[in-house]
Amino acid sequence: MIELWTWPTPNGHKIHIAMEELGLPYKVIPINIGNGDQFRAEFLAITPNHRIPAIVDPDGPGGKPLRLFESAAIMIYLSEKTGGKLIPADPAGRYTCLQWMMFQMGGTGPMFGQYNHFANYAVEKIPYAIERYTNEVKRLHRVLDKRLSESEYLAGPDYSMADIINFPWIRNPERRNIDLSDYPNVKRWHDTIAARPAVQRGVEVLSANQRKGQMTDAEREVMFGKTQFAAR
Ligand SMILES: N[C@@H](CCC(=O)N[C@@H](CS)C(=O)NCC(=O)O)C(=O)O
Repeated sequence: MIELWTWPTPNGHKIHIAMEELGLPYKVIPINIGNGDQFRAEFLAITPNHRIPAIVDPDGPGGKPLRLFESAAIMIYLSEKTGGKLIPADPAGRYTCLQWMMFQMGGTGPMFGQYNHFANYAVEKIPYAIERYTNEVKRLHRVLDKRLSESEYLAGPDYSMADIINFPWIRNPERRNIDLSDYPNVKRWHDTIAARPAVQRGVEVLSANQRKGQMTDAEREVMFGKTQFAAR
């Protein structure tokens, strides 16, 4: 069975949802990124980047174990393992799907992450940084809204990995001070996806562990202090 090393964050939820949609059995191994589990030797052996999600498939290509990190790579692998599910088969559809997956990996993920850092986590409030990432969060919502004004789903007429990878970063818009009614096509898309039973199961994975309230000083040290940046 595939081991999924994960935590209930947007990047973790991408893979929880993909597993549920594909109907693949998986074993959850919690990596509490607030208390430093990501720096444990067994996790570093899977990903030197010490970020969730990561998988170990004991039955990888050629029947050999495969370790994989970076959520988009994991999702492409899971699609191919299940005969190409959730990535269009026609070449143009496939590249369009990969394009919107890359857009997530290079756009909404890191940019929304920086917004979160400067607006919500940083002790020192830097107006320039907050304004820059606020503008970028809004711009990326506009890009998605434009695409979804011309297409039912991101890759085309069918739901795909492109939707699954972007969805966890669009849900809970209040965390980014976003009102989805300002982006009606994104809202329509979000509401359709949120209603899918596999998505509802996916976002429940480890949800009891979600942090409630402010980050503690100990968590802050792990995420943004010496522990995070120690050479390994
Ligand atoms: N590009 C990576 C990003 C993964 C990522 O940033 N994961 C975060 C949680 S959402 C993490 O593990 N953070 C741990 C840390 O910052 O120490 C992916 O898509 O898999």
